[in-house]
Amino acid sequence: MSSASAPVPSPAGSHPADSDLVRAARGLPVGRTPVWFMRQAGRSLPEYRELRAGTAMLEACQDPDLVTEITLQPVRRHGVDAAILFSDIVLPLVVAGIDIEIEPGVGPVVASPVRSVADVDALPALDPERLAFLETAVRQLVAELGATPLIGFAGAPFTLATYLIEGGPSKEHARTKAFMYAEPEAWSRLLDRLAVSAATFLRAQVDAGASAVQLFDSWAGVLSAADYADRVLPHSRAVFDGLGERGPGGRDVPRIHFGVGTGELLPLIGDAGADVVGVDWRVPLDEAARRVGPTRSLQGNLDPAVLLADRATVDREVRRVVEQGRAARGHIFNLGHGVLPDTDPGVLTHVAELVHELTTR
Ligand code: 1CP
Repeated sequence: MSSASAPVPSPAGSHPADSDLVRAARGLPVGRTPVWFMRQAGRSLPEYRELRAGTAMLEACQDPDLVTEITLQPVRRHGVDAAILFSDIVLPLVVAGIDIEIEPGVGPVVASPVRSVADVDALPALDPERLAFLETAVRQLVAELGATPLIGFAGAPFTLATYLIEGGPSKEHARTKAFMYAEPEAWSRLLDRLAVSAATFLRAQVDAGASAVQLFDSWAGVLSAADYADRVLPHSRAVFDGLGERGPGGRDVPRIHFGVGTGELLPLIGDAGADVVGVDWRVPLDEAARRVGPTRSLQGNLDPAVLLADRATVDREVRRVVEQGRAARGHIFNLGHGVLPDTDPGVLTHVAELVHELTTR
């Protein structure tokens, strides 16, 4: 395995459970503000493009050695405080046998979109026995990462439903919402099933050693607070509940919950069972802290587009996010959404260094 090529830089603390990322997520004092970047793997790195050449995305996600190496690349390069597993939110559906391709430059495309009650009832369930590749990848990663925590993740039921119903990426998610209103019972069954498979996927990662989990409800911001509360939140909560009891002997890892455009939903997103609420760039972190309350930490929220601007702007915006983040119970520095593909990787390294420099206690 090529992961022997360079050591992973080691952060403060000797065990991932005592890392700054986990401590900030729990609202405990930290040595310095932890930082990682959503979509830090597999976007802007030339070493990623080289390694992925000739392998389809969903094939790469099921190859433990490739997953290990791609996950480690940004940790080595940027000195970030966490790794995020190289995978995709549609992978549990693919492993369950649903015909989905990830088309380069487009995203997930579903061969037979879910359009009827019968389509919902015909969806296959995810057999945990088929996740051996994932457990191998996570175990290898935990061994390589030492004190650096690995974040496992899954797609939230609503965001996965948008892909299944629309058949691929979409802006308005109009068919999804129409199905939600027209077929409330089938909608609830669909989201129940997606919650079960997301929980299975997260359990496999935590049981193999992941130190935190993030539930991506990327597109939940298209919903009103009332619809989110009634028709979506209970299913997201079921994913977190599916991790089982907290406390010693349980899967006691911090839970991060993120969506884009969720300013109006921030208090509810926390209510689904998160320790950390991810915030996009639209709401300043001090205001987000007010909306979320003192019992949860925040993650975010530098506008990823800022990284394409000049260095003085980048530095000014990083300082602003760090300052506003001080209002939160705990702060994990991140972008407000994923790294844009055109981002200069050198800027990401600089941001990680600057956050550390500004916040070292
Ligand atoms: O750091 C990382 O890149 C980790 C791996 C990762 C993660 C966390 C990938 C690899 N995908 C994801 C999550 C993901 N996938 C989300 C939630 C995060 C977010 O909002 O950005 C979503 C919505 C998807 C779905 C998806 N998969 C899209 C978006 C399409 C849309 O609706 O706009 C795309 C483009 C993909 C493909 C994909 N996933 C990951 C990579 C590296 C790629 C590109 C595939 C390629 O290189 O061919």
